[in-house]
Amino acid sequence: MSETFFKDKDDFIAQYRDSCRKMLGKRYEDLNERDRYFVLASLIAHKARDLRSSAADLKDEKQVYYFSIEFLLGPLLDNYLLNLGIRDVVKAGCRELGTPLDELEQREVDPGLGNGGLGRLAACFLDSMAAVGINGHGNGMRYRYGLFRQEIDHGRQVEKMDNWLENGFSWEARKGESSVLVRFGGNVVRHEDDGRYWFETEGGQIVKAVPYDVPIVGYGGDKVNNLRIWSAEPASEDFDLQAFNNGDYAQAMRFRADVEAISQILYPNDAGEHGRLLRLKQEYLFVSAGLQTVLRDFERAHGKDDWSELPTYVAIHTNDTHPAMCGPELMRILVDERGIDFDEAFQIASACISYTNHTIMPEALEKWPIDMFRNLLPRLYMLIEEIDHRYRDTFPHDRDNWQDLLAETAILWDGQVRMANLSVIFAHSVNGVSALHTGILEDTTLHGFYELTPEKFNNKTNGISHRRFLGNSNPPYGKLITDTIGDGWLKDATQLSRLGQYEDDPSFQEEFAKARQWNKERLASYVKRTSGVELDCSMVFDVQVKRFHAYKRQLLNIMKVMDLRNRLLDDPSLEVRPTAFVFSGKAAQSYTFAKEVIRLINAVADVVNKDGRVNDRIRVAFVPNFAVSSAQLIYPAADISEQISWAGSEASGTSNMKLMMNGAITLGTYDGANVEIAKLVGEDSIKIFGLRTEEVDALRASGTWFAWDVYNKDHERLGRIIDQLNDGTFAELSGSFQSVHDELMMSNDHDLVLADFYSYVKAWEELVQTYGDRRSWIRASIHNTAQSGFFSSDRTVREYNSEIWHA
Ligand code: NBX
Repeated sequence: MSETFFKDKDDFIAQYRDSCRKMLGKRYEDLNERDRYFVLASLIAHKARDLRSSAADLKDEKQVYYFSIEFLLGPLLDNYLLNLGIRDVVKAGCRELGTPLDELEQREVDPGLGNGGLGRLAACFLDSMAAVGINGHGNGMRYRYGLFRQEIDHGRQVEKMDNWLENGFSWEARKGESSVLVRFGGNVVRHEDDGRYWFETEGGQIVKAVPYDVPIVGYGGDKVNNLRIWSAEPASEDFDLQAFNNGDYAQAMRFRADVEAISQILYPNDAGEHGRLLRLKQEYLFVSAGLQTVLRDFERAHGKDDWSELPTYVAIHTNDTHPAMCGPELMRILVDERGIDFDEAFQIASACISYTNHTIMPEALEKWPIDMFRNLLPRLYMLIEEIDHRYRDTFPHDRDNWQDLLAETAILWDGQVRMANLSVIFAHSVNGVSALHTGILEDTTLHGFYELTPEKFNNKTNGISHRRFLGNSNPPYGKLITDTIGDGWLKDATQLSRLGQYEDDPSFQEEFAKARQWNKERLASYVKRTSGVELDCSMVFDVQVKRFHAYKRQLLNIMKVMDLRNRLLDDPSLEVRPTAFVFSGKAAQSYTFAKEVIRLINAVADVVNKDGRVNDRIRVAFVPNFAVSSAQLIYPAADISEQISWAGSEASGTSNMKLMMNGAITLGTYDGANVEIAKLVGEDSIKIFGLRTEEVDALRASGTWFAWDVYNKDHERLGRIIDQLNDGTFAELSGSFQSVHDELMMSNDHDLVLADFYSYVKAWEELVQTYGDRRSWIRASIHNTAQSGFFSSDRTVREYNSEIWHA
């Protein structure tokens, strides 16, 4: 592939220089680093786009459209270079020109188009679909501002605007000519002619959805797919012309701003967006615009006559419930605009649509008030009502428990549109994201549906792009692996299992240790620069990096640190393996508890790091502004991967996979995909602790869980930590932690932090004890990498394809 683009290093240099002149009218030497990055990225993006337009005519092949309200892409340059096979040539050329590639890459801005796991999974799937040869395209939103940028001020999270587009986004191309119109509001009018009737919506607000395309190059460069993200603009014919003509420019501009607001910001995943009109508009915008394009492409390839063929050529995957309107919107287009019969349209829609659930938290299941929904999308609401009506009519009333089942599964209930139910009813396939999670969906969250249509349900355990999270993120280890087993693992992650032979190989072990050390130093300098904390690279690096949420229990982790500190102060001779605890992650703006836990971690860090009595054995760092780019520095440096959510709460987790792939040992509960990691690596290479799902359920059901009992039983240790939350011990930085204290004691510790505390601390101690036996630790690390091939998202998308999409 590489020669197609650049014959050799000199050819690359010549083309790069040429691009500098053509794009910015300057010589390479006269550009600053940011512009040098910009030109390089644009040059590579241009090549990728060329590949796409020269791609073979795919008219006879089925296309998969992955609808997701988030795609958390992360930095792209290195990924393109690796996938196009030109990383070495470009690296050599950049070095010779003066600014090394890795310095240019530091100029790249993370496109913050996602919150966390769900959005990053979508991005991994894009990479993998292109890599394994599936025609799989993303369809999502182009937010003008990404998720907020997190700064830390006196320990507190402060949110700043993420102006990620400030200097342009080299990888996208605006496709103005492919814009489509999307209508909000208006009145539904019934037309009748010759005994036939149909509906049309008139009036309302018409918005122009403008697509921006990002080419997605598969590894090897053979397949280039497309990510299409939508931006809202005023439709010219609907611009407030009257105000404009009357000279009321403020009014005319307000109209413009109202429309643009739709794609202005990404909502945080705090479950607080339900009921927010703007969010519903976002959901409809990318669903309607995306489907209009899908159908237009289908018509171009297959004509307008045989809509029953749609499922043969089109698979529509809905990533969680945000695109749940795909079902009714597809019906609206088929019924109102293409004249298809209602029942047939439903058959066609459900044969195309599949759905993935990512959460079992009942409070996170999307619901919209009927009134709001009906006002914003009157025709869609009519269709939903009709579907719901027919669902009730044809419900199997002969079942004993039919009333309960219907109450559980109907779309409309209690004045609300239940989006998960809408998603399931329209989908021919429903999946969870780990074996445990799918089981919980079947037994609990979606149990009613499982009773009615068990054949729809299946599991697809998540995966991650091993090229990005090992190949790009961990250069020394990636090179060691390639030098040892060849580079076939980049294409086929199962080849990582060949490392099994080297687990005990002293020279491989030594090289692994060197790579780990290099990664630790790289991280330590980043941590120093961003948080001011000095990490000692001879310490164990114990890492918990992910969104902040009560169920993920960062609180449990920091309480372990508080406990260690207490014990070290009581007994300075206590043997503790020196450990650096690294935290990173954002809390949704309005999630007060999660933000308080961040403040607590920073307060503990402040006290511990400057206390000479303990800081040779414990250090704490909070790395601000967790993003894909910083994650890629953190994962490769971790010795311990903290995956400590209460069992049954984390649908899958994916940082657990990224960390194990880089050779970190998991310290975790039997939750999400940890269960599958444990099965693969075996009990010598993972540390499991805490209550199991059934035990959590039983404890909650028994009504015998009382946080005060634990407190009263153990004043000395656990009680002391709880007291320290509000006795001033950690108050110097920004005050005490009454609300965290109250969450544990007054709300009876909903997340069972106290219930798992002892088994957690014990497991941690046993685990770090074994760190002393370097050889066996490193063996376990290599073993983790060797077993991680299963968690490549290449495997995951292949499963989706063979069992759901059939592309
Ligand atoms: O999806 C996450 C789960 O919590 C993880 O366990 C799982 O590994 C990952 C991928 O399957 N869910 C998630 O990230 N949810 C969101 O980001 C989210 C975004 C918007 C929203 C609700 C949730 N309204």
